[in-house]
Amino acid sequence: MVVKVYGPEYGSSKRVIVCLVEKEIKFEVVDIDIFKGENISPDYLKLQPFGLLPVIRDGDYTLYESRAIIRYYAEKYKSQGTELFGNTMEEKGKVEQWLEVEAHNFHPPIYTLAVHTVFSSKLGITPDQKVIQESEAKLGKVLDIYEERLSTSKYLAGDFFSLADLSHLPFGNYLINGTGKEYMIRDRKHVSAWWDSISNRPSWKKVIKLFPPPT
Ligand SMILES: N[C@@H](CCC(=O)N[C@@H](CS)C(=O)NCC(=O)O)C(=O)O
Repeated sequence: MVVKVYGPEYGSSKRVIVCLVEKEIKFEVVDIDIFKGENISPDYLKLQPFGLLPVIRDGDYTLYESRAIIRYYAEKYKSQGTELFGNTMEEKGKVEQWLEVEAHNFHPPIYTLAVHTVFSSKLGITPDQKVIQESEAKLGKVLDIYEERLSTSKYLAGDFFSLADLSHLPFGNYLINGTGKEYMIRDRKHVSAWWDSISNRPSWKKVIKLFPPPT
């Protein structure tokens, strides 16, 4: 069965696609243009009632929320491709912890920064410098904690690449390649080495080659 991923050009969908590539799962994509309102068409809302991307269809099975989808495939295909949850319950606990950190600490400020920089003209909004400064300050505090963590382990959950690292790729890429704030990564030695290590994986290189993000 080939997994269908809706909206491959958007960051949250790339979180899913890079996971499918790591797990060696075949997929195809369905283009959805949010700037034409295709995410709020009646047919799309039947799949994702909140009108957000991504959603996947796997045969008759439909799933939305990108982090739920990556957890689902990492578990379902545990013995195929890269092991993304670690090998013990304790490692899995750490992966879950850092996945939550990504969703609740890292993502909100980088999402706001991306909206006011990378996507402002497409969204037709005037970048708000106060919002940009506040988001940068919040993200900086988060990255200081990452710097500390990554001074004692190669990846976030331990010395193994996991879903926790993978989940940072799409919006980390906006930070490095679109917001003009690459220094937020580069000024932090351990975060910078971590970013190079995860973003140079063949899986992520493949995803951005197939579906180049806006810069
Ligand atoms: N928590 C959701 C968030 C998804 C999300 O925000 N997707 C963006 C694209 S990256 C979107 O669909 N935006 C359309 C909109 O906000 O109308 C997930 O991870 O799947």
